[in-house]
Amino acid sequence: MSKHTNMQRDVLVLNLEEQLEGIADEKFGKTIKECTDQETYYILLEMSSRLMDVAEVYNGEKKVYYISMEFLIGKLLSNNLINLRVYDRVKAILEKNGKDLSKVEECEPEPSLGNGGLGRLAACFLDSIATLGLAGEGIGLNYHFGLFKQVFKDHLQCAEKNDWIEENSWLEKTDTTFEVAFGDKKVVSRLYNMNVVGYDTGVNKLRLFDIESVDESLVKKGIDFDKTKIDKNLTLFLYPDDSDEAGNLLRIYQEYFLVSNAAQLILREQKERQYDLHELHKHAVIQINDTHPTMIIPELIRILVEEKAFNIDEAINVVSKTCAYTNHTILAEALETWPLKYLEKVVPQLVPYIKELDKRIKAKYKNPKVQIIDKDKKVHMAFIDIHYGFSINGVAAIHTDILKDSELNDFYKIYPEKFNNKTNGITFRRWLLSCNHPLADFLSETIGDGFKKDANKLEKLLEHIDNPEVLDKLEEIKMDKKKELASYLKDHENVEVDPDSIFDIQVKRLHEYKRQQMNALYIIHKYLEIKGGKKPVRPLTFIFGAKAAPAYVIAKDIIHLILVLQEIINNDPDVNKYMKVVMVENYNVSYAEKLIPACDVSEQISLASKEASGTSNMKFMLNGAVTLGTDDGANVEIHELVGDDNIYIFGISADEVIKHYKKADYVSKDYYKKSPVIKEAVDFIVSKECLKVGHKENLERLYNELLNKDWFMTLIDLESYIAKKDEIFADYENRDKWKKMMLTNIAKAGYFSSDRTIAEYNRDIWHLG
Ligand code: 26V
Repeated sequence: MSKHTNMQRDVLVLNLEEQLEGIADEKFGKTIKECTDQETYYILLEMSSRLMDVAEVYNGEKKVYYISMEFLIGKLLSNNLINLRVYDRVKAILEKNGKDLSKVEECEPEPSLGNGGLGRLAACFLDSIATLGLAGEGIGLNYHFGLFKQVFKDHLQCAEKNDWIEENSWLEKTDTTFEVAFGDKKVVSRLYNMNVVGYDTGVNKLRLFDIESVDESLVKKGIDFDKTKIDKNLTLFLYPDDSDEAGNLLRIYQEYFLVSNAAQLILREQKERQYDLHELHKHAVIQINDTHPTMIIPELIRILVEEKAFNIDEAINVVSKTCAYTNHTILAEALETWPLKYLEKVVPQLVPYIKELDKRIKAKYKNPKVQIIDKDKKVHMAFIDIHYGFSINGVAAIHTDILKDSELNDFYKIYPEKFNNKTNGITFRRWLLSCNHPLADFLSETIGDGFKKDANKLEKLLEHIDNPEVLDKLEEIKMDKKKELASYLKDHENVEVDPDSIFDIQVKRLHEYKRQQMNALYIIHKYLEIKGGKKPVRPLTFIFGAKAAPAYVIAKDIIHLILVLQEIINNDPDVNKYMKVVMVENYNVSYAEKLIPACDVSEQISLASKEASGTSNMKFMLNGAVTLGTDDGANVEIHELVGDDNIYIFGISADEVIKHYKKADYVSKDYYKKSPVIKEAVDFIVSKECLKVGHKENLERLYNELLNKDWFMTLIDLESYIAKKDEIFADYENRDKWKKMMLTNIAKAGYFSSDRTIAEYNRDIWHLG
């Protein structure tokens, strides 16, 4: 930070209370005491902007552009106050004036700019890039309704628009507009900025593009709208339904809109700084977050050739040295392949370049599995990234190994030097300091606050593993968080849960590979055991949070089953003393911040090999939960760090899963027939009890899916899951052992700081000064 800006900040911070009163007076003609919580929120918004305006702006010789379809940033007030290092003072000033900062935080709408792990990762990365003092920005879209809002009606998920943008917000409208030309139309974009403030450091920007001509009134009922009116609908929703052709085309329009704006922004900046575009790679590195922004590669090549007088070889060469790709999934349906004819309609200007890139590969490699355009004229977007980018990374060790050894093995053989691993991380500012103040404060008292800047220092906690006072305090903090959550669930879900029960939580997007259905089958098993007279030693609370893609039928059926179980179990007087089920409505970042600190058992039960990394596993661990999981994604690394004694692992291995897929020899019915326990649980889905509460169509479809397909092998792992889950619940009664497991998990979580991940990206890929 320069001396000048430092002084300006000091003046603001020294007179914080006066400043706040001044803003209250200017804006509302009131004192803080007289302001409502909502008005106080706007005052803090203004105060934060003033502090960010005098913070250092990073301007290195080289900059990273993190391009992503999603940035799941969450509410910003609390995090920005923490990162600006004024949280405690603001809290005290508000308290003096009879205000509760946590109530003020509730006034902020949560931005709806992301969907799941990939989007949340992008947000954690922006925080760490700024915190490490690196020059970098995020580039994304400003969706008006973003990801849908989930409401439950009649035990079914319904989707509504998520209207989150307010006049007065963290979004800053700029004067920057660009023209974006599609094959059949042109639109004008407008840039909005959001400040990204690092922890005790400077400020970067998140760039969000929108269109001026957007028309919110296009959305009449739920989330339905006319998908063909591109100039009006382009930035309405994130991941609009792509089950038909118009939906697919809209996705391509959105993706090109993103990359065209990104390319114009990046090249404008190069010009302003008078850099030679032949040296683009020395001043810019573009991290492509999954395949959605892949068109940035042909788009940059096109501009360099058509507008900057490059020859095609030069253009390909410099763009290839500038672009790096992160793969976030091995699921085939998520690896985008666009029919060439769709691209011809939406972005005809890119097609000759994509064909040229493909021609060069066809001339060099005969293997059909590495071709960009396949025999059915489909364009494999990931393959453009791999051939014409300089780095390909997976997001956890096992995931990168699977990419190298199986999924992308043909590419690994060609480009071994391009492949690298970057195990995901999470920002501890949001996932510890902000969501769990009592734990963060207690850690500071016990091991000093060095861990706030160097997460590895959390290991110091291990020195206290035999200290009963420390162990008891951890238990007490957990209990307080469980009480807070219980009260929130009473108010918001109308379910009463016992803070003395074990809180077992699974929160993540609903997908069959994540196997929420396996958790539901355990719940059925327990319910039947209790009905049969076998009571658990301690009550159990099973909590779920998940949205299903509106077009993903089986995922919605799984939500239906969980809601039906919730209704049956919570209302059964024989059982509800011993167990409760809660599926929270509209799970989002703000909900995660309440659930994670209150968790005892963290459910990470994907079919091994399918969860690229997972990041909630890291958040839960950091907050003192114990993982019940498969050896998949980052669970493998958690397992290595905490050792066998501090994690509960079950299920078949990734290697075994891959073998089953290769041989196509998994028959779920065999497992159903062999095991009375499995049969009983699966049959319950279509039992009289369930059919009385739920819908026959949904329940039967799910039952048939499990019996006849079960693509993600729920039944293979169900018995070992039941056994492990019973074991972890029994071990919870050994309080000494449990508290030590909590402590060990917290102490070992430092590795999963996104500061470590970003330092590795910078060391191996970005090379920023
Ligand atoms: C794909 C698609 C395709 C169909 C339409 C909607 C849609 C939305 C997103 C995606 C990409 C999915 C990739 C993804 O989110 N992967 C997750 O990335 C996390 C961060 O690396 C990782 O922790 C999770 O394990 C991984 O599932």
